[in-house]
Amino acid sequence: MTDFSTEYFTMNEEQAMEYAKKKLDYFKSDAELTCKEIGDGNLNYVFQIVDEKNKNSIILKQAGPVARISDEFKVSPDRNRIESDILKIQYEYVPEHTPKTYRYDPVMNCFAMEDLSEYEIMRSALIKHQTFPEFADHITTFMVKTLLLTSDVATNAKEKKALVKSFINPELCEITEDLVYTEPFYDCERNEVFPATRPFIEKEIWGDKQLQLETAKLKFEFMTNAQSLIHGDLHTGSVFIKKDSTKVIDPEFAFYGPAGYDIGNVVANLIFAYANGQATISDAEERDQFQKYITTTIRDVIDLFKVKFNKLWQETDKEFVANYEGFQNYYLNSILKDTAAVVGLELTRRIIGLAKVADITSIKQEEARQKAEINCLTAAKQFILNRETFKTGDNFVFQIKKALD
Ligand code: SR1
Ligand code: MG
Repeated sequence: MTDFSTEYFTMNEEQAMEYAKKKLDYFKSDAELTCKEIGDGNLNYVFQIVDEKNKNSIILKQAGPVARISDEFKVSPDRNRIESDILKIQYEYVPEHTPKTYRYDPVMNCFAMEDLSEYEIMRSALIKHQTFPEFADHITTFMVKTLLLTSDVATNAKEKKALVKSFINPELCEITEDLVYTEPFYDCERNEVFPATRPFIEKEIWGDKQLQLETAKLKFEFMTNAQSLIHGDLHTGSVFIKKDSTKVIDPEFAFYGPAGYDIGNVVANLIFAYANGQATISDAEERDQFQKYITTTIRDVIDLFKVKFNKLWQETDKEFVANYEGFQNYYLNSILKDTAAVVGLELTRRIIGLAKVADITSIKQEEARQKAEINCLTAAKQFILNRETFKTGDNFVFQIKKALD
């Protein structure tokens, strides 16, 4: 009999099943349980527990004491509390795009949530060149509500400060500060550079002093601008999708940071899908169709975000000075500027840094991968250096086509 109430340890499949029986008031007494560890992320353990008899299932997510990707990253299991808390807030604002959670356990650092196994991870689906026409609509609803309603514009100032405190997430933020904002922009030992792309990186990224300066400014903004309760890692691997439904998962990097961080991550990861399509779809018509889907989606993510943001702004009871003429425009433009910068940062770090994306690494042919990487880095520089000029979906798409086509 395992004791789950006194001391934390990381569970194996057997123990996760026993935990589900004892601690989760979820399965019937005659349940016949099976369990599989299905986590493929960089950090946590994800157990899928199925009652084969009554055809019922649940997910148990446990935080380990170190990251799975490398034990160099010591990350407090308290991130599990942060993840479970933000999922509850997101569920309150956008239940249609957030998984339902059931129980958070501060001893075992785990929580249970609805099993979404009829969905697919969006990155895997995009690598198979599947398309999801409703994604832009769904993700903009998710982002506008979670980002605007958690900001000082819409939250009482004292309540917001208490929330900022409870979502202080120093270790996970440090990972982002290092892996996104610092290491990719110099010849850091921890980077993993594809050899064929190295000469380009040495000259155009590590050799560009202006680019480095801009990333320093952006890093300090990321560390100090407690604008909204952001997801903090909103790439296509954090999205569960099927044709008519989208659910956002894995917000363990959540904290109060710049709203544009989430939007920029979505757009950059769609650009990786574009680069993958370009490198791997041999049939010209099929390739054009997929590329068109991606550019339309990127355009819609930006333009629908703006439309929905402006609508919600009008409907929301706001902080007094936020009503001054011109403030709404100023605020939205600053989010778009941050979005463009983060597009550039995410494109760069996934190519140069430690944490790669399969859209790029699955490109088998050396020359095609080198081309995809150089094209993404070329776009990335423009997004960072000229971030103030990206104000519409068309502005983003124009730059993508210029660098990638
Ligand atoms: C050590 S964690 C590496 C990366 O995986 C996560 O998904 C985040 O993107 C992080 O930067
Ligand atoms: Mg994740």
